[in-house]
Amino acid sequence: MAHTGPRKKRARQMGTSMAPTQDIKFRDLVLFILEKKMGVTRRAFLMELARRKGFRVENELSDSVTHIVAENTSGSDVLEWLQVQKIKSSAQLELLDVSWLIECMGAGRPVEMTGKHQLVVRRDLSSNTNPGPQKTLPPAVENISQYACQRRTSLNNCNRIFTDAFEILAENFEFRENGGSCLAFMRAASVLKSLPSPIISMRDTDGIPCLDDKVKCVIEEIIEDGESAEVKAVLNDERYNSFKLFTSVFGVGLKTSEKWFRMGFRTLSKVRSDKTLKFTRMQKAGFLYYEDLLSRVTRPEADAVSMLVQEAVWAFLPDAFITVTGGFRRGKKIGHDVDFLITSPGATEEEEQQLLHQVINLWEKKGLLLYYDLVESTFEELKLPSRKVDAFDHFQKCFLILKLYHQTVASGQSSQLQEKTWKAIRVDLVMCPYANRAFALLGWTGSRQFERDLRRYATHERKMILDNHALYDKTKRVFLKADSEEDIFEHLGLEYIEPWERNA
Ligand code: DCT
Ligand code: MG
Repeated sequence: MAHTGPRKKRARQMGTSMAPTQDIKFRDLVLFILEKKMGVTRRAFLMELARRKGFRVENELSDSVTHIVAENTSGSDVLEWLQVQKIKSSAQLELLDVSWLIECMGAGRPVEMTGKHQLVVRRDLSSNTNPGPQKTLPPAVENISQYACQRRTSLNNCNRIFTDAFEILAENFEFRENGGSCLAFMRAASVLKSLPSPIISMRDTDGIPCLDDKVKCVIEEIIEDGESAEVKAVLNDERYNSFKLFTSVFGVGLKTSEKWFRMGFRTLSKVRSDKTLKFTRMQKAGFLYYEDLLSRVTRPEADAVSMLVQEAVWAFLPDAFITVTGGFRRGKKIGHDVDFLITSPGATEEEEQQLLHQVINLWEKKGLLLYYDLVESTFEELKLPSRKVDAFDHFQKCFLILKLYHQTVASGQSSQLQEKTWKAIRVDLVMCPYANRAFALLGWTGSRQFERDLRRYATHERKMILDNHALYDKTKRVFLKADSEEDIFEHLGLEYIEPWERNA
């Protein structure tokens, strides 16, 4: 792109996307940091850091940019990307590795750009025609996407030693309401779960996205010492352990845990026996069936619950489709609950709305209902999908605790000797209109990280909005129909990922 005037002047016309001018110390440089391969979190972190050090960093790519900084990306990839953005690579545009920016941050000023920083030598850049792939640069070792929906993640996690550590750290950040760090460690855990082989040395982490410096420090520690001091500290932390304990009760979330912790509670027995505390109906059930719910649901138990659900649902809507979703659909052998999606091609709106009520009444009569909370649908057909990555859906649903008699479970443990002949099981039932079934199935199959990245991918890469109800194309301004999960992947331009490969 030919530069017709002084950069500074044109840059000011750019307006909104630049940092406040009074903070800019180095006015000859206009940086843009590429998100590709680097990830949102690390990019945001580096942008903020660079701005604090007096660099001008643009949020969006524009002609005023003089330096593009990329991570784990080859020069040819950046050039290709620039072409898609319709920005021609000019001779004045520097394509640099993130190591240059990091050195600048250390020095507190722009450092000299040498060959090791430059992704492309100028000779190649100065031609205005398609420069073609950079043969001189080594290709990226691996091509792992930053989006979980472009990775296949089975249950064979060969990096558990790292992912367990990350999940503990992520949970601790969640308890401390540090969303950014929580997400960074969850994304890191997710990406390592997709690797076909274990990480043995730091070299193995080259080219893997979503691993920021903090994450890499933990990996390095575990490689060198077999454990992470930070994780050890968290496991001994009073707040972490109290929150872990309190949130293990059905119906207790972060808010309640915070309250109990501040009141000085550290054990469940103290909480339970306190006369001043008021518990919700959900929490009362949570305490009543605590041990059963904590022991989690096995696959034979999930199968036995499936039989109960089928029997009850088909008594009222014989044409209904009933699908086990959640972790069990992804092949997990154990889960905290059993999730079901129910839909009927022939039911009227009224029959559809009535079904869960009928099922509840039936179970109540049979004495199988230990707890339930039925939430009516707030679904509106023409409403745009939600932009929130973690939004709840609007389908009618019922959160239950069912009484499952041991004799109905196929594994047939000899329970005759035990006094209690049943186990309390958490069950979620979701009822969705037939037209939305593919979206509901995709959404309720999870994993949560997989879902988050599907939505993030739809938004950032396709200008579409996806949620549990629908897919909306913002460019064409239409809802895209789907009869199967495969259709949705196709609309998004993604390779199909099987449910058992979605354990991100
Ligand atoms: N989900 C959703 N909206 C909700 C709750 C869940 O879209 N309000 C999705 C995300 C994952 C899936 O439904 C199932 O949720 P969980 O049962 O919480 O997770 P899981 O993967 O089945 O794990 P677990 O084995 O612990 O039940
Ligand atoms: Mg589940």
